[in-house]
Amino acid sequence: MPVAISNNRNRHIVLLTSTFHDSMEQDLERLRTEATSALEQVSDDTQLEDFRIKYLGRNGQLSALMKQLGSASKEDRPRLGKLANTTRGALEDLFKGKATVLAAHTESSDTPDLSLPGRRTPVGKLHPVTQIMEEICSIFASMGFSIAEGPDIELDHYNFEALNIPEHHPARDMHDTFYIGDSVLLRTHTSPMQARIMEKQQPPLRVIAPGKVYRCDSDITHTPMFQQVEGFLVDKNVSFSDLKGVLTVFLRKVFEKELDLRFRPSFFPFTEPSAEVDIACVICGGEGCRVCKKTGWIEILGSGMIDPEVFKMVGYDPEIYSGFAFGLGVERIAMLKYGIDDIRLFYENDLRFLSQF
Ligand code: 2NM
Repeated sequence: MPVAISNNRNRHIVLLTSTFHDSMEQDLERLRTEATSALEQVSDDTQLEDFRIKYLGRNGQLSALMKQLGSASKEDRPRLGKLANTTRGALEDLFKGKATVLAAHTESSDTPDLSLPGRRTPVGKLHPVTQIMEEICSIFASMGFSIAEGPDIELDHYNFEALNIPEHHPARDMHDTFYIGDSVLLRTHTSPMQARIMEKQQPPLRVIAPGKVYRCDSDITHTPMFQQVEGFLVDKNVSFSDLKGVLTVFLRKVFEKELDLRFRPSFFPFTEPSAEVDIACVICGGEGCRVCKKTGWIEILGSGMIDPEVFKMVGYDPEIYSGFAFGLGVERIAMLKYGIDDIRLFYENDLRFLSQF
């Protein structure tokens, strides 16, 4: 009894042989078997929808078979109708079951996979200049210096006047000052803090003043803001050899090397005598290179014995007290320690640069 129903481009060709109800029963049975195994192959929503259209849709295979019910005999029709309905019911149940399975599968891909490695949270670091700043402060702290921070916005009086730099003094030109008002400015060095301390406290004193300072200047060795540590020590019988001792210990610690030092006579309005301190070049070890301009020496800080005029201005008796002071640029030390040749790199905020430290 060869009976074939094929859904060929939605035209349903029915080959009829034998009795009608015989073939319809078999066709329903075959459809059920075929659809059941077709559903097993379905693995996503698109395939499921194709399945629904092909078997359960308005123009699908089951509907095509049901349309033939009209041609069945009166006696066969109720039974065949019932059979067609159970077949539809069974296929719809299977379809819904598959839909549920697929939905559960999609949901499970939304829930976290606990076996996956975690996402890393980028960890911040201290800025290289801050790292060196902290190192410098802790070295001086280990030598008994206390740390004092003052305002970035200063009075002309503390930035210049109290440090023996009166109005019209040529040294004012060197400072490239940013003025905010007539007597208010961005400090050009951190020593105003030391003038403030000496005004209020009596010797003996050992203090460093770390912080940001501002000068209207910009090139590969200057930025309009840079960081300084200035320090001073005042007591009875302080001599230049104390200055040499403290600076030697400090520089050897910060560069982690038994460096040679060279003191060159210099001038600062607030110290007399004054000296610029050089270290044997940390790049070439004194052989001569581009960094030390073939001299074997690198200028690293300024220093001197505090000028009696400064003591008089803060009310100390220069006959009783003496002291030394020094000032250094933190970026300069960081550049030499890390071999960086352009100070502007520190303030461009390029993480490829900053994350190396
Ligand atoms: C320098 C060089 C020499 C200095 C002087 C003082 C103060 F306030 F005590 F007089 N503080 N810092 C000083 C001395 C700073 O920087 C290159």
